[in-house]
Amino acid sequence: TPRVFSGIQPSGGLTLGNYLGAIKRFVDMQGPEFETIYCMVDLHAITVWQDPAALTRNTRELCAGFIAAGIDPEQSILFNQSQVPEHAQLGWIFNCVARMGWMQRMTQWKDKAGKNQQNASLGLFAYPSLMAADILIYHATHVPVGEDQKQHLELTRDIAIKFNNDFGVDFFPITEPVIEGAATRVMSLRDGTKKMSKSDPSDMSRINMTDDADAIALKIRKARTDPDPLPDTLEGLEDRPEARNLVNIYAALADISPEQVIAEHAGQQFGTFKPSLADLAVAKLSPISTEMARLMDDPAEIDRILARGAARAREIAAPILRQTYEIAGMVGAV
Ligand code: AQP
Repeated sequence: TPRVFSGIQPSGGLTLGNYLGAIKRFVDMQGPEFETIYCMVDLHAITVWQDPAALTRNTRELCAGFIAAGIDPEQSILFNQSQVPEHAQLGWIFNCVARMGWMQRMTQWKDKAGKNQQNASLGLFAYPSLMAADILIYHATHVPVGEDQKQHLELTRDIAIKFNNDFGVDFFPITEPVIEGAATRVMSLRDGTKKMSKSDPSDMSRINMTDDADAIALKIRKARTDPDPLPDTLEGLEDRPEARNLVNIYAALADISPEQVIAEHAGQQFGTFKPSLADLAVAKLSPISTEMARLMDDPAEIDRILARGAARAREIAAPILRQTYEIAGMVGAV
């Protein structure tokens, strides 16, 4: 069976962007067709400063979010990255395969390091190399992610190809990014040109998975839009990023296409469409947040689930690391 891997950083609360662009799609891929491995990437999170107590809480809350959204920890492997040391070990090998120039071209590096690159952590620079290790330590072939991760996945392919070429082997697979659906890029509710993000200073820019019904309704009501009604075709949304974003969110939440949303709501003013969207969002999200809160009442159980997941993950990762070391000529690898 082909193997799916994906991860999310426990660097803050989950947003609607993480849910629609990632977790909901992880749930959809769970089933007999794939072996699914999902990871809370705490080693990635610390590439920018994380308060230790917050990191602990965010990791548990993220795990609760996965389970509440429908990931079954018996069927999928669910764990936090630091507990499977093979990720960091393969990451080091990949640091020696990848080139500085490749990393320098990454737009996420440029965005997150900002003007003062000299002051960014070395880990932030090497982030995509560790991400390649996350995926390839399982020989995963399918990686569901949001649009923003496309460039990192191309780099993962480049690393696999260079490793295979350098050592004259056909060892690491070439991974396929799975970037599908209406919500691969959920935008900020305040600015239709910016990604919805957990680190945006404005809480009104995003819907958090822990927001209550009133907060969700308020944020949707206040979401920036233009004054025109919804058009009767999707083309009519071309230069209207905020309107397009709300249509996409509606489509992803309702599991229908953006075309269908337009067909059902053509000609509506936002004064009418927004309350429908808010009702839909509350109906889909509140069962998840209620279940998250219930799971968070028993952190010891969450920790047990993560520990079991890490043990299962290591069973796959350890032999692949050993073979990698053997290919590289490390004494003691076999
Ligand atoms: N707005 C989004 N739309 C669609 N998908 C998104 N993802 C994140 N934001 C959106 C997808 O969620 C997965 C996990 O992301 P992450 O938490 O590891 O990193 P990120 O992309 O950096 O998330 P944030 O919310 O933007 O965090 P900060 O603000 O800390 O940078 C990925 O598959 C991502 O594509």
